Parts: sequence; C-alpha cells; structure tokens
Amino acid sequence: MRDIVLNQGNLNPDDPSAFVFTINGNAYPYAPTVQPRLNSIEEWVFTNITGDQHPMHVHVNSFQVMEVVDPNNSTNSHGVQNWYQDVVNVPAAKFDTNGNLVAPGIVKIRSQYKDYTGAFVQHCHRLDHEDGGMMQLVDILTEKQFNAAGVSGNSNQDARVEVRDDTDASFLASLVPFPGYKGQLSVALGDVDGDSIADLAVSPLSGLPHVKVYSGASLNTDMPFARLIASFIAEGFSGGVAVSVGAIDGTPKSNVVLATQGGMSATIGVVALMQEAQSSLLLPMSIASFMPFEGYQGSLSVATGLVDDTGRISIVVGAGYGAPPNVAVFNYSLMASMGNSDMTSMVSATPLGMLTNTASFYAFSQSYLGGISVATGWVNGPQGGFQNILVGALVGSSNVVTFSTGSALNGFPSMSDMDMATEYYLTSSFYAFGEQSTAGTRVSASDTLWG
Ligand SMILES: [Cu+2]
Repeated sequence: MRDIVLNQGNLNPDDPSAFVFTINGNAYPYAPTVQPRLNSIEEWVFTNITGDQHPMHVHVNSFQVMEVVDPNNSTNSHGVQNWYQDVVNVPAAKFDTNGNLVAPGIVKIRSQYKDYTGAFVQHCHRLDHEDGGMMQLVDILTEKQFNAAGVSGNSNQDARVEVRDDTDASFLASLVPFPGYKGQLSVALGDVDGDSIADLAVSPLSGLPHVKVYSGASLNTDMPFARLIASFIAEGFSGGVAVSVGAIDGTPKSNVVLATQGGMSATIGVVALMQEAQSSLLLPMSIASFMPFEGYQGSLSVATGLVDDTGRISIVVGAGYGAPPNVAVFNYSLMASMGNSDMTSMVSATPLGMLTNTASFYAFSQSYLGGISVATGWVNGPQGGFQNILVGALVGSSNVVTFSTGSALNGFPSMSDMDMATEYYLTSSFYAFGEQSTAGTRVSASDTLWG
C-alpha cells in the first residue's frame, strides 16, 4: 500500500510567491518515485488535503476504484466499482469556517501492473496543477530482480558469472561464457528480447570483443540464464569490450551498448539485437557509434539510465586508467522527420536521431588518473528525481560518489530550465570498504520498491 498525499499552496520556502502543487511534499520531478513490480498488485490511497478536486490519471495500467470518501457530499462517496478506469477524481477536503482541515478527500485504488517495465508518470489531469508540480514518476520494475557478478578466473578456473535472485539472494546460475578466458568480465542486465524479463549480457574486458547474451526467462525446463540468445563479435572493435543494456532506440527491446577497452580510439557502440528467420540466435545490427572523449585511446566504463529530464535513457561514460576521472552523458533525441510513415521501421531498430552531450564533469580530483567505474541507479528513494550516476575509483581507494540531476535534497525544482545545461549535484561520497582500503571499487545498483 502506498500513501499519496495531495497538497497545494505557497509551499516552496525558497520561492514563497510560487503557488505549487505537490505529491507527498514535493513537486515533479522531486516527488517520490514509486516502483511497483511487474504483475504485482498494489493499493494506493490518495489523500487530498486541499480545497480543490484533483482528477488523478495514472498512465499505462488501468486501476479499480475500491473506495471514494467525499467529506463535503456523502452522496459522492461509494465503495468498490466493478470496472477499470484510468482517471479518478479525488474529492476536495472539508474545512471549517476558520479554514482548518476537518476531513480530507480520500480515494483508494488497486492496480495490477501487467503492462510495460520502465518509467512513466501519474499526475493530476487539471493541467495547471500538473504543470505546477502535481505529477510523479512510476517506474515498473521487472517481476524478478537479478544480481549478476563477473568473477575473474585463476590458473585453475575460467572466469565465470554468478547470478542470484536479488530479492532473497538465492543462487540461480553460474556460467562460464568464454571457456579458457581467465580475465575480468563485464556484465549487464536488461531486457534485450522484449519479454519484460531481464537478460544477461557478458563480455571479456580483454582479448576479443565477444558479447554473449543469456535469457533470464525460465522456459519449459530451462533454468534462467541457461539459454544463449545472442553471441557476436562487436563490429569495428578490437581487444576486450565492456557492455551495458538500455533502451536507447525507443523500441520495447533494450539495446546492448559497447565500450572499447584501449588499443584504439575510445568508442561507444549501440547495437540492436534482431530476430532473423535464418537464425535461432538474435543477430546484432550496429545502429550508432561515437567517440566520447576526443583523442583518448584508453578504456571506458559505460552505463545507461534515466538520469535527467530529457525523457530518454542516456548513455553514461567514464574514462579509464591514465585519464582524469571524466564522466560524460549522451543521449539520442529520436526525433525523426514526419515524412517517415514506414511504421515497420518503428518496431525494428529505429534510426537514432542527433547525439547530444548533455553533461561532462569530473567525479574526483582531476589529478586522479586511476580510472573510474560508472553505473546508474534509483538511489534517491523518497527524495524523488531521476536515476543517479554512481562512480567508483578503480584504484587507490574504495571511494564511491553519486550524482543526481536534482531531488528533494535540493528543495523544490526550479520552474523551467529547458535551455540550460544539465547540472549534476553530488549526493553522497563514501568509502565502500573503509577509508583504509586501497582496493578499487566497481559500482552497480539494485532496485527496491521505494526508489
Ligand atoms: Cu489537481
């Protein structure tokens, strides 16, 4: 059950003249992000403590109204309705003649999240209320949450991937994707085949740019991650390669994003995995590539995430050993000319629009040249905002820092900064293994139901 409190007024202490509309104390996108799991059922209780009615609209999944309490007109109050809808009016609160709250308007709804994984919004459908902040991110998590770790090999053992269920830590699979390879592996989880179940992409960080993808689905007698669904050599790459998985091209299937590991101009590649009739495996189609740091030939760390208000999954790149700890964020607009009426191209790989470098900053002191590891995650929790960028120092210390484009920690969001460069705020800095540790740290993030 979730409590969703609707309020309005001159609530922003930094801008007392601004009339804002809030959900649980803050305005979009700093209202808390809610993260239900796919196929779960949740009950949400809307509590309206304002004198206005708020018709709340939840995108994507319909809901059933369980109860409506209108404190001003009991004939509007009712119990369970036997149908689904996607907007419900939350009645105004009742106030006494002195303006004191007597009773809130209350609506209870239940929804099963049967469609779609990823982020969308719910909001008040009075557009001035929505524009004033009464909107909230809803991020549907996959039904099962996996945790994959690459384990380097030694003289007796090949490098392997250990996969666990992230909700109860139970063991699921141990894979040796590249027999004979004993170096470090790059692993990433994401839904590359469009079944709303996270799949595992894995690649060697040295040697060959070989990428393998295993299905996270347990079909028939298959255990999760027993079934290979793609295996390819990254076109145009040499040496090892790092992988990430994210929906870059706007189709329901996530893309595999590749990053070079030195020995050539540092390059990011974006690959769509396509079903072709003649192959039982998904086949790679390169849909974009770019050089994030001009002239740099070292290794890259890569992640993908909804880190800002562009509405697009961005590609986050970190510079490796020998370079200052530069983090750069890129996204593709997906804007295409209206003349393209070929709808079939929408469901295959969409041509990517213009690439934009939305941010570039140093995660640590510029004199640190040990290389960084980057990841993204919903770590703000009730503070709202978008995913953070997490950065670990690869050598010398276990320092981890996190950056956000804004959250309730920053107070209230400014009204409009559409034309301004995206600013990142340091949200935390800590030593993952103590201040004395000289071991470097690779970072990753895991989702919970509360951000
Ligand atoms: Cu409203």
